[in-house]
Formats: sequence, structure tokens, C-alpha cells
Amino acid sequence: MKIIKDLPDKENYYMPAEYSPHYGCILIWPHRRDSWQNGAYKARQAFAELIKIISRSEKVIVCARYEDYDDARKALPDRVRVVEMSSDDSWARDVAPTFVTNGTEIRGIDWGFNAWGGLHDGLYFPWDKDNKMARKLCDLLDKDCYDQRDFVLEGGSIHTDGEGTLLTTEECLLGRGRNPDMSKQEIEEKLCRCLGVKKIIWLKRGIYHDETNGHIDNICAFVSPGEAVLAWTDDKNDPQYEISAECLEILESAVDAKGRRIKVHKLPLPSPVHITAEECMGLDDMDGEPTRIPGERLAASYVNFYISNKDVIVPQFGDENDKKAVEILSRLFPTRTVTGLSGSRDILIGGGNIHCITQQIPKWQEASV
Ligand code: KQY
Repeated sequence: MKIIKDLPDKENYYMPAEYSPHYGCILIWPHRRDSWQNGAYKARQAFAELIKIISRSEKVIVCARYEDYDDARKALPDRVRVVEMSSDDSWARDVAPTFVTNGTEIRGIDWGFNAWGGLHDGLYFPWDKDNKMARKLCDLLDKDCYDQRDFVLEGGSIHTDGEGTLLTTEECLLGRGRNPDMSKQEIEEKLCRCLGVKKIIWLKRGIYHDETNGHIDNICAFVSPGEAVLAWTDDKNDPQYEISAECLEILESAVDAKGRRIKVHKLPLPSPVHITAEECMGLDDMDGEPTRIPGERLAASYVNFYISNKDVIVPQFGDENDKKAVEILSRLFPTRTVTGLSGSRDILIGGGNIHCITQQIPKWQEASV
């Protein structure tokens, strides 16, 4: 594996859309006792439920710590590859490489990772094991790796259409916890050069009370070039209403890199989801502080889905909009099977959802899937 100091655009590498063909998907077996209830017992069931679906149509690599290897191996089908790797938590979207392609080969980008805000407002300390995972995964896959550790970015804060347009939020990328010394223009240039995009659509804020500082992948996602879904509520008393309405206005007045207007599909949100006292009891305090308090609103959204080669797997919250979300996405992904994941609440308690725990590996020319 080569570590590359140049930027990906130098050799025409770009980030393909998630709905392009995949070689596979990376996940990390959950273990952190302050993120996942009861020693991650239920989260592991949810991860396994998800992995079984994804592995129907693409390779799945699961990273497990030394002490969790046997448990992961036992819980997962033989077709899933389990590899030992240390980690601080289990958010592959944010700590695995962002892969770029030149059409025949793929390479990984190793961004800096500081647990969503570092010492400013990060979610845990230390995060050094997570910060090393992208490079290790490039090594494992025998793919060259762009060294971008000086620039802090998580995969959950970007979505691309694969045709030159990137979606992100100001709340996350311009916040003080990531790259406080860079201007918006410098960040734009970095994203354009690293991801091979020409146009960035900046939404202002992400989902209300999202602890990632408003990751795009919880509020808005491309479903095809020129078309996106947006998390939506009609409840004007919900603080989310104003946020989603602002996003809609920006999206509807934007054009993408190809000059197209974006067609926006509203994806209804579930009614606000709050953590219960019993669920909080299952979370251990790791640094003397409770991670969550009973009644706290969780950042539940159906936009946090994963698109595999043959399926779209979407969170479910036991809400009347669960079915509606599956129906809408089924219309938008007519060649894939859209399935609701029953264990999503157990992932949500950790602070994210299906998209946040997965990272796709695009297909390269010689890959056999
Ligand atoms: O949503 C994500 N991409 C990560 C959430 C991290 C939460 C840590 N408790």
C-alpha cells in the first residue's frame, strides 16, 4: 500500500455515488459500553440483522476487537469476513476510508478523525484507535491511501451524486470542532480536489439534536443524479420544521454540477423519539458522565439508510411513518428491495443509524464481487 501526499483530483480520482456498484461494505462490531446498551448486546443483534441483508449482494468486512472476535464470528454468516482491528467505537462511515475511483481502480482517503469535534465538543476521548482505522483498512484491501489526516472530516458529513455535486452542512463543516483555521472557501477547495466535485450545495443545519453537529447523512441524501430525499415534518411546533424548511428552500433554489435543478422528495420523520430511563440504565458511564439522560430526544431519521447492490436498508422506529418511508424509498429505488431494519432503535441509542455504521467500497475493474 502506498501513502499518497498528492490530492485525488491530480489523477482524476473522484468519489462515486453510493448507488453505483459496490465491491463491498465495512462495519465495526459494536463494543463501547457508554454508546451501546448492556454491553452492546442488542446493538450486536441489530448489526447482525443488517449485515445479513447487505452480505446478500456484496462482500462485507467486519472489524472486531481482539476480545470481540469470537462473538462477531459466531453471530455472522460464513460469507462475512471478520478481521481483528482495534477501534474506539463503531462508526465505520466516519472512521473507515472514503473511497475514490478513476473508473478502473479505487483508493482510500484517510481523513483526520477527532470524534466529532475533538476537545471542543467531541463525543469521546481518546479517539486515536479510530483515527488509525482508515489507513489499516486500505492496507487490508491492498489499496493506496491518500494522507489527509491534517483535514478533519467524517464520511457522514458528505454525500455525492457521483456526477460532480456534493451535499454537506455548514453546521458540521464550518463548526469550531473540525478545521477552525480554514475558511469556507478553503474547505470547498479541499473537498473539490479530494472528491472530484465541482459544485457543493451547503445546507445550513442537520437534524435537530444530532450530536454529530448536523451530519448530512441524517437529513438529506441523493437517490439518483439530480434527485434527493429530505427529512421532513409538517409539525410547525417541532424545532425540526424550521431546519427542514430552510434545507428545502436551499435545495430547490440550487442547481447541481450539471446545471440541473434538484428534485426533492420529502421523507417524513417519525414522531420525536426519546430515550427511556430503562435504556439509559443500560449505558455505562465511561468517564464519570452519563452519555444520555432519560427523555433526551434522539436524532431519528429515515434518511439514514444504506444502499447496497441489491437492497436499501432503512431504519424503523415503531412509528406510523415506518411503512411510509419504506414505500417512498421503494418508489425511488425500483431495482432494489427496500427493507426496514427492526433493530434500528438500538443503533439510534448509540447516536446514529444504518448509514453511520456502514461504509461502502466501490467496485473496481478487477474486483470479483
Ligand atoms: O452518526 C454518526 N455518524 C456517528 C454518531 C456518533 C455517536 C457517538 N455516540
